[in-house]
Amino acid sequence: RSKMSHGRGALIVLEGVDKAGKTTQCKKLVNALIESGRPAEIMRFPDRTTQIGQLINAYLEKKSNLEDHVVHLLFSANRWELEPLMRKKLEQGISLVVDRYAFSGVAFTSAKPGFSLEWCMKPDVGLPKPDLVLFLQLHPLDAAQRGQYGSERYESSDFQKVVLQRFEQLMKDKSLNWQVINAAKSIEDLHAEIKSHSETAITVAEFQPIGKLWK
Ligand code: ADP
Ligand code: 2DT
Repeated sequence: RSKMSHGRGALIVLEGVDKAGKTTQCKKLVNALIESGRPAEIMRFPDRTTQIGQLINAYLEKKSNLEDHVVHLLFSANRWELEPLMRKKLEQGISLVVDRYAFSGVAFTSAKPGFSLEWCMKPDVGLPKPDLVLFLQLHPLDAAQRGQYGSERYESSDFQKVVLQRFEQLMKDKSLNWQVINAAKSIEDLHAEIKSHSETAITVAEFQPIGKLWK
């Protein structure tokens, strides 16, 4: 294809509480987009493979303790260190399907005592703005039915309930393209809905500049 025939890729983010089905749906979406001839790649945050990611991983696995502000800034730094790569891929026409992004960053830290939504948002201001944020909505009781929580930090139903409230506050921001999906549906039904929203977002984003998050 010639350079003129296609524009940039879309930034598609999947968010939701633990066990909502984000990872399952990210994989299915990327495969479906590629099969239909739309270049796409999967990404996830935190990206535990980088040096900063390894600090985050040790914290999540409770192998280290970090001060709450510090860990918040590390999660944000982990996104900023991948920002040049994300921008490059998008400009090459590759759509990115991202498992968690700055919204998880804000929802999880602001669920801790003493952290405002506003303070938590600041470090991520200016990151590439998602063209679509799919929020996989799942009632805490349904999440609990998908198995026990693991032993990582934040994996408790009480904490996840507060996280869900913070996500709900973030979803009031109409400058973002939030789509709330009922994640209690079957994997295939969810996939069809997510694919349809994503195809629309890819078409709309193609000839638009990449936006800046919360700016
Ligand atoms: P997340 O990435 O949001 O934590 P996962 O995709 O890892 O969620 O799914 C969590 C668990 O729930 C896995 O065991 C997965 O097989 C199961 N699961 C995923 N989607 C569904 C669904 N739509 N209905 C029932 N179970 C699901
Ligand atoms: P998973 O790897 O299972 O998704 O869990 N988190 C994530 C934060 O606290 N801040 C962030 O910025 C991000 C992206 C959510 C990762 C855990 O880390 C939390 C669950």
